[in-house]
Amino acid sequence: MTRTVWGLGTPRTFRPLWALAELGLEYEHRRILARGPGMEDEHFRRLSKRHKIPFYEDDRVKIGESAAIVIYLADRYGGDILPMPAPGTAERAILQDRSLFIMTEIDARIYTIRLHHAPPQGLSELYGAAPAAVEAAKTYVENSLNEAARWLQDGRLYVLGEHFCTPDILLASCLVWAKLCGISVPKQLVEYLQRVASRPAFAVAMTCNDPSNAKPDD
Ligand SMILES: N[C@@H](CCC(=O)N[C@@H](CS)C(=O)NCC(=O)O)C(=O)O
Repeated sequence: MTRTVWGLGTPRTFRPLWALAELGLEYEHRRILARGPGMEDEHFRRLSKRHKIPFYEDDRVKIGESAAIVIYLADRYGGDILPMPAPGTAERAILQDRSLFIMTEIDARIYTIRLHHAPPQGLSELYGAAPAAVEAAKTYVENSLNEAARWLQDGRLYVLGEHFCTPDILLASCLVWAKLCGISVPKQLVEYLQRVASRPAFAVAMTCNDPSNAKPDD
């Protein structure tokens, strides 16, 4: 069975690459950059009507949301490595609560900064400069990070407890991104990020996601 991941060089493309590295699954990596020539590839355009990376394809699915890809991979292959609580359990409800919070209250708000910040951090030349929106989004993300820090207040190692799970991939990728955007990250989350980033699969995925390691496909 062939698995293919499209996308390179963004916090969102990092997520499926990290999940695949944790699970030790083989895949073909189509190294296309956001807004790069690879996005115009005919096959990719047919697959992704949203015209966004990442995109993932296997024998069952063709899906694009980074969190959905990570959760699908864990549901299908997670086992003891990325364990998934069963639907309908309190544990699954909490996993979804944390995941959706990270994606809507942290990830999407950091993207507001990305869209409206001046270059080189941002894309204001494409989406319009909006300094007030950038500042408001920074404050918003900082408040959301305080909420994420509260999840760890009981001394747990990971978002859901003592085991690394899918929300850790989502949160840690946001923390890396937040730091790049100059957002202040609470001490508890800085320590958490150090712990999670010491996982071998984190380093593997960072290398695979880094456009400077190999020429992008186009
Ligand atoms: N919510 C989506 C966001 C995907 C997304 O916006 N990807 C950006 C790169 S980070 C992209 O493909 N941008 C190309 C464009 O908008 O033209 C996810 O988490 O996968």
